[in-house]
Amino acid sequence: SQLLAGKNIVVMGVANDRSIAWAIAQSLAAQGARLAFTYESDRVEARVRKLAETIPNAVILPCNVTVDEEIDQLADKLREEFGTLHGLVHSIAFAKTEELTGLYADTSRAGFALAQDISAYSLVAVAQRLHPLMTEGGSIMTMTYLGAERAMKNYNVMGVAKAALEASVRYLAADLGQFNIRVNAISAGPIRTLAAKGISDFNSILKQVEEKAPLRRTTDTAEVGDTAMFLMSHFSRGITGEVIYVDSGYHIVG
Ligand code: 0WD
Repeated sequence: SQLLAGKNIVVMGVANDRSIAWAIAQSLAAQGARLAFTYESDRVEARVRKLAETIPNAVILPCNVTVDEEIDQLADKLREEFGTLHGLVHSIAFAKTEELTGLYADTSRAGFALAQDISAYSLVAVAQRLHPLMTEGGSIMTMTYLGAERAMKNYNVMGVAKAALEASVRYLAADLGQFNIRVNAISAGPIRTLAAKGISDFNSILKQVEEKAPLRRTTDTAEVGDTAMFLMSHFSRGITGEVIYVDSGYHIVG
C-alpha cells in the first residue's frame, strides 16, 4: 500500500530536473501523494510545467516567496484545489554569487538581508499562511546544510541564513505542535545542482566527502527524496523540530 495515499503536499523549489525538490517530488508521488508545485517566476515556469506535467494530477502555481501577496494567493489556490493540506516542502535558497566567495567579513548589508529573506524568512512567511489549511495535522520540511553549524569555506552568508533557518524550524515546531503540525529540516550533503553552481570550489567539497564520509560517497538527490517522504509520512509522527542528516555520515567525521 502507498504511504502517502490521500495526502496533499505542496513542493516549493523545483528549478530543473536536478533540483532536490524534484527528487523529493518523485519520492512523494511514488507513495501516492497528490502534489502542487510552485515556481518562482516566468523565467522558470515552462521548465517546471514540463516536469510537473509528468506527474498525474499535479497542480502548478506561481509563488515568488519574497512577495507576501503571492503567498496569500498560493494559500487561496491551495484551499480551492485541495481543501485540506497535509504537507509543505520548502526547498528554496538564494544568495548573490559575490557573497559566496572570499571573506564572510566582506558581506554587504543588502546581500545579508536578501539571503536571510529568501533562504530563512520565506519558511516563516509560507508556514504562517499555509498552516491553517492543515486541519488534519501536517508535516513541514525545509532543506539545510552543515554550513549552518560550521564556518565552511565560501558558504559564508548562506551559512548564517541556514543557521537562522534551523533555529526557525525549532520555533515553528514549538508553535505548531499544538495543531499536530511537525516542522523539520533535512541537512543534505553537497549535491551538484543549480544552487551549488554558485558555490566556489564545489568539486573539492565533493571530493572531501568521498574521501572522509563514513559511506565514502556523495549524497544522491533520491536519498534526500526518500527521507523527505518519511518526514511527510505517518512513520515520522513522533519527530519535530529536528535536523536530519542525509550526508553519508560526513558531519560525524568531517
Ligand atoms: O548541495 C546542495 N545542492 C545542497 C542544497 C546541500 C544542502 C542543502 N541544499 C538546499 C539549498 O540551500 C536549498 O535550500 O536545498 C535547497 C534546494 O536547492 P537545490 O535543489 O540544490 O537548488 P536549485 O535546484 O537551484 O533550487 C533552489 C531554488 C531556485 O532555483 P534558482 O537556482 O533558480 O535560484 O529555489 C528557488 C528557485 O527555484 N527560489 C525561489 N523560489 C521562490 N521564490 C526564490 C524565490 N524568490 N529564489 C529561489
